[in-house]
Amino acid sequence: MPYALITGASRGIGRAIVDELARRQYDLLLVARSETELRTICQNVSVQHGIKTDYLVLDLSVNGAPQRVLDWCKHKNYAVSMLVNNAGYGLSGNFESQTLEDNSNMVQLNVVALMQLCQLFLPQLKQQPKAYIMNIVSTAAYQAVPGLGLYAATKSLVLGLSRALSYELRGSAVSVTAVSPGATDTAFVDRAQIGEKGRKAAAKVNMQPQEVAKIAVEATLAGKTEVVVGWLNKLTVLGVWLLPKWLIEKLAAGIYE
Ligand code: NJP
Repeated sequence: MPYALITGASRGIGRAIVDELARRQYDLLLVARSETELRTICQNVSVQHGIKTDYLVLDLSVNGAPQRVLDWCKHKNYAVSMLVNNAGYGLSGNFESQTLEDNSNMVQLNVVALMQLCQLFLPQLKQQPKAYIMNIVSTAAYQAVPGLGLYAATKSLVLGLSRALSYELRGSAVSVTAVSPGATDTAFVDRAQIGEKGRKAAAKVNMQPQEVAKIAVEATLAGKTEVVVGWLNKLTVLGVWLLPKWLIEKLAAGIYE
């Protein structure tokens, strides 16, 4: 049975996607940096669901890391039929307030690693009778977000790439699904160092990672090209489309600056 490979599987949305796929009897390959968490998750889900699991401890923001994931799969003879690009994070504050290194690392993880994993795994995904790429994007992809600007821009790139790839791969065995959650109750706000105002705003509308994962997996298995998770997030994206950009950016700046 081919495997589903999930990046950022040690906690948050990725961890919840692990459960959704395990319930569906997918064998699983997990990638993240936290070894203890990955080992425990693998043991628990394989006992609970009778599936095969393995994990790779890896910092995906390091140059060449996606190639190491592919090499590991080849070495272990793991055929992958679902690639879940979930690992990612944000950095709040003005663009200039971040170090060059921090901004570059975020782009490396959110964009470069995701792009390389798609490209490196496509040949073997295409060999499967049916295969899936799920890219975790964000409602931030639909607008410029002052105070979270580079993060939002990384997600816009992933959204555009995912849609184009989905089109290019029509008629092949591989479907590509861009999943955009909004505020979700994970460690995201801590890693992004979002301020009090942003945290309060998120807490009011937070979805649980389990709800997000269920919608994400259902949309992916249904072969959908794009899904915005939850009615409130759908409404937000519609508002972004309808309202003038200056107003949307002013509102966002009020939350994140
Ligand atoms: O965040 P968190 P989420 N190399 O921090 C892993 C998007 N999103 O679940 O390495 C490899 O709980 C990290 O594992 P570890 C967001 O942009 C979220 O919310 O062990 N892995 C952990 O498993 C992201 O794309 C919200 O620390 C690395 C996972 O990534 C996705 O949802 C809103 C890594 C992060 O788990 C999942 O984020 C939205 C590295 N260098 C979009 N760095 C939201 N939560 O509000 C991190 O619009 N990971």
